[in-house]
Amino acid sequence: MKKKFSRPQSLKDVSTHYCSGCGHGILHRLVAEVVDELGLRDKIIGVAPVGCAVVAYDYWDFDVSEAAHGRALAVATGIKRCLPKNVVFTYQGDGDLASIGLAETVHAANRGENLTCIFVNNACYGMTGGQMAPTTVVGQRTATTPWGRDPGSGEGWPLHLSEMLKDLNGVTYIVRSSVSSPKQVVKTRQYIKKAFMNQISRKGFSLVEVLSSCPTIWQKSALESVKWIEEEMVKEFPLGVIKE
Ligand SMILES: Cc1ncc(C[n+]2csc(CCOP(=O)(O)OP(=O)(O)O)c2C)c(N)n1
Ligand code: SF4
Repeated sequence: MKKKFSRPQSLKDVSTHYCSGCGHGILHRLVAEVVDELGLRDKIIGVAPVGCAVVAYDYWDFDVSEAAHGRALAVATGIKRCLPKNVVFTYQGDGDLASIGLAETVHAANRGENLTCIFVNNACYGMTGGQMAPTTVVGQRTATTPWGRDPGSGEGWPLHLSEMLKDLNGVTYIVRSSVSSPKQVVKTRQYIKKAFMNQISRKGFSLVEVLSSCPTIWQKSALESVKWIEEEMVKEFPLGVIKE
């Protein structure tokens, strides 16, 4: 019988350290599937974040570099400019991409670097114990907003990074999706594929934002977490194509 479902070649046969129900594992697989499908395994170079996905290089079976917190797009810029024939992508959390590395993100996008960026928005700083992130939604409880994020108390409003970047001339493609249902997972895979293909056609900067679950920090079950994405998070961060 023909085998229809198997582990992507680009994903090592190891268990990950992610909590059960965490979106990082699903996204790692999607990236690996697309790399296999496009035959990029020998020419792709990933840049891993500082955050829960810091050891993504232990899971993907292709070249992956590491960057200091927030600097992935600066490192990726250097790699891509030295090795323009390679396909280079960053994989970054919201703390990494939208807070600590905001300057690197804005300027790489504004320069129109021919890169692909995968932005994992789980509305918190997962790795360091669940502090408020720029993307934490109003009313959301975190370690540093124990009564819920309150813009009136100096905590500010959720930052819409994708919408902020869309008006930059250097930006080719921005989409927001989620991993909260099989349908959304399939869409996310298509978006990642398109973002890689844009780079292959030298179209410039592409970013795929993915609303991703963090059951541990959200103190919810895996099922409650996907429900929370669909019922609450998407109100703040609507899904769909933002720039094409
Ligand atoms: C310059 C710097 N500041 C802070 C830290 C500590 N730090 C490590 S991971 C992390 C949070 C990561 O959150 P996020 O990027 O959203 O990824 P997640 O863990 O949620 O996937 C922080 C603050 C650091 N390593 N370097
Ligand atoms: S803390 Fe959150 S983001 Fe980190 S591995 Fe656990 S569920 Fe995933």
